[in-house]
Order: sequence, then structure tokens, then C-alpha cells
Amino acid sequence: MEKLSVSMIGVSLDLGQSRRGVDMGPSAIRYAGVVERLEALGHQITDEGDIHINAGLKAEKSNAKLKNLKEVLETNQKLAEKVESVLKDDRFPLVLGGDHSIAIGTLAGLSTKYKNMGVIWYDAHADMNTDETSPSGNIHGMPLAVSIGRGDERLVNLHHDGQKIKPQNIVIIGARSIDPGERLLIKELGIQVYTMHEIDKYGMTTVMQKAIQHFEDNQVDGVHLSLDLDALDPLYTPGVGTPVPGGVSYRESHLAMEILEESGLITSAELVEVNPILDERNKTADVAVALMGSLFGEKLL
Ligand code: 4U7
Ligand code: MN
Ligand code: MN
Ligand code: MN
Repeated sequence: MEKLSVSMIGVSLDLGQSRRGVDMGPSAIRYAGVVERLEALGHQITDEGDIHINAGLKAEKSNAKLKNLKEVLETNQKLAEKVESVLKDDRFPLVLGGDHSIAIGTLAGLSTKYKNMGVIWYDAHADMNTDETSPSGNIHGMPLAVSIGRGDERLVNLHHDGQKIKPQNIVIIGARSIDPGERLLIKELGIQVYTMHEIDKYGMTTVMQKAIQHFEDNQVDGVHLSLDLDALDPLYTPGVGTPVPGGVSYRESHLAMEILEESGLITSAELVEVNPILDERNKTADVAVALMGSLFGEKLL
């Protein structure tokens, strides 16, 4: 692949969900050697540091349907601005989370440049709840719904009003925990979902080829990879807040990244939900960095 100028943005936010510690994800991923790994491939990396939130250990929990809304909004607003400015400098945004609510800010920033962007949502979950359908009130379960214009208007209108990505440009891969409200929305909008069933049945190669074909058919102007480490089986990535058994394997995930790299379509990426407190010796961050290696062009031979 061509050598990229990458801007790495850490987002130290764990208030989009209930288990503390995912705010330390960016540190864990840096410690696992992400910069060295990508530089060894010839890319130029600028570490933009972390976006912080001064909430301390206790955030306001007044709204049980949208927990910590204020902090999530503030953090995502800063992130959207940062992503927009990185794009203006013609650099590749690589966002390190943090919980998955930060995708709201990433996608808001990306949508200032890409008007027909494809999104790969590599995740055990669909993240398509709204405040009305969410069983938890945790905003990390809502970012895809928000980005297509569904849910609380303060989230939907972040950075600029309305829909940030088109529902027909989304491909979800690895899903195995989908709530009733999410299922309805997926059916209503005809979102492409490759659950574990399709991965088991057809294999990862076919699934990724179909995803790429879909983006080419839709003539997308960029593709964002949103990689939730809970897509993998907890055997490989135990350090996540909402683990679900029966996930994608380590090798299948490498293969997925390698096929994406070969496609030349990826224009931005984010790694989310790495929680060092729940992890085993930084195993999950190590996997995250290894997968970034494949996505950025590492070869076995
Ligand atoms: B993640 C959940 F109910 N769907 O909304 C919810 F199962 O970003 C989980 O994918 C959401 O990790 C998981 O709370 C969000 C739950
Ligand atoms: Mn997620
Ligand atoms: Mn998930
Ligand atoms: Mn999670």
C-alpha cells in the first residue's frame, strides 16, 4: 500500500458505558506499540495525544436513558473537530478509544469530507439502539443509530445537523448480540449485516468480498473501519466491557484486515472498547495493534 501520513487521536472516554477503565484504552494501545508497528511499515505517524473529559470518577447520572449525555456530547464535539482538522491536512485519522460512543464524533468529523462514505462496523453488537430502545441507557450501544439520524436530537445533531452516513453504506460484521429494537431498525432500513452465522457458513473471505463489492456498487468516496475489539471471541480479546461468546477468531480477523488492505478502500479507522482493567496482561491491546499491522500492510512473507 502507499505510505500514509497518519494522525493518531486518543479519546479517553469511558462514560458511554457502565464499566470503568476503557478510558485507559489509548494508553494500553500505545504501550502495545502501535506507533512502532506502523512506522516499521513506512508510514509517518503523528501522535495527537488524547482528548480528555474532566468528569472524575463520578459523572452525573440524571438521565437513565442516556447515561452521562453531557460528557459524551462534549467529548464527541471535540473529537469531531479534531477529525475534521486532520482531514483538512490530508492526513489519515486513526482514532483510539475509549468506548464506542466516540464513533459519533469520529463519523461527524469524517462526514465533513466524505459525502458517500462506507462504514465497516466490526462488532459483536449492532450499536443501533436509540434512547427509546436501549435496554441499558449506555450510549456506546447507540452510535450507528445516531449517525444515520435516529435517536436523541442532541446526539444526532452533533457538529452539524442530521444524518452523517447513509444506512445503505453500512456493513456490520461479526454481530451475535442484537436487541429487539435494533433488529427492527436493521429490517426497516435494510442494513447489510454479516452475523456470525454468515461468517461460519460462507467464511470470512466471501463475507469481506461481498462487503467490498457492496461499497464498489455504491461508489463510496471512502471507507471507515470501526473496530470494536469485542467482535473477536473473548478468548482472544478478554479486555472488553461487553464480551459475547462465539466470536470471530484471531486468524479470521487478520484475514478481514488483510482483505481490506488489499482493497485499498480504507480511508480512516478507529479501535474501541479496549479495557485494560478487564484485560489479561494487555492481551486485547496487543491484538488491536497486530490487527492494525495487517490493516496497514504488514505481510507474513
Ligand atoms: B458496544 C447493548 F443491551 N446492546 O445497548 C446495549 F446488549 O459498543 C450492548 O458494541 C451494547 O460494545 C454494546 O447496552 C456496545 C446490550
Ligand atoms: Mn460497539
Ligand atoms: Mn460491541
Ligand atoms: Mn463493549
